Amino acid sequence: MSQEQTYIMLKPDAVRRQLMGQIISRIEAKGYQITALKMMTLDQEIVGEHYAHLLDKPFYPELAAYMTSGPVVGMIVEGPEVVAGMRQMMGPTNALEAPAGTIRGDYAHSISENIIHGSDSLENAQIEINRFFK
Ligand code: DAT
Ligand code: MG
Repeated sequence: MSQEQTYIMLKPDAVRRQLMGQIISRIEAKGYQITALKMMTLDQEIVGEHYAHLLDKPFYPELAAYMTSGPVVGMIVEGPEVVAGMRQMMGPTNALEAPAGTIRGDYAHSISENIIHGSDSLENAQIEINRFFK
């Protein structure tokens, strides 16, 4: 099993709803290491880079408004196979369909406000870590 890094971000509703501690506890309990963490408020420009694959979608304006609506918490999380492992812990994009026991399944119920971001590949993890921790 290869040691990996991924980029995890607690979205504005996680911070607003005071769920940071619970979500971070799950990541720690799984045995992953949080090796960097910062709270920041995103601007339109960085959200446009991060969600470049969604810029032409009809829901993009709503997504950008949500992501800039309050502080987020960015983290570098490390562990064996952590990219896929975190995606599994998070559950599917649509929180309405996310099984109980997943972070999205337990704390969210919408596709647009789904509480947490996690990189979808090793390659994107490095790009996102560089983007948010440069
Ligand atoms: P994920 O966050 O699971 O990697 P993604 O990269 O496809 O999913 O989309 C990024 C975010 O955009 C997602 O977390 C929530 C929002 N989003 C995606 N599809 C959507 C849709 N059909 N309607 C509203 N928001 C959507
Ligand atoms: Mg994604």
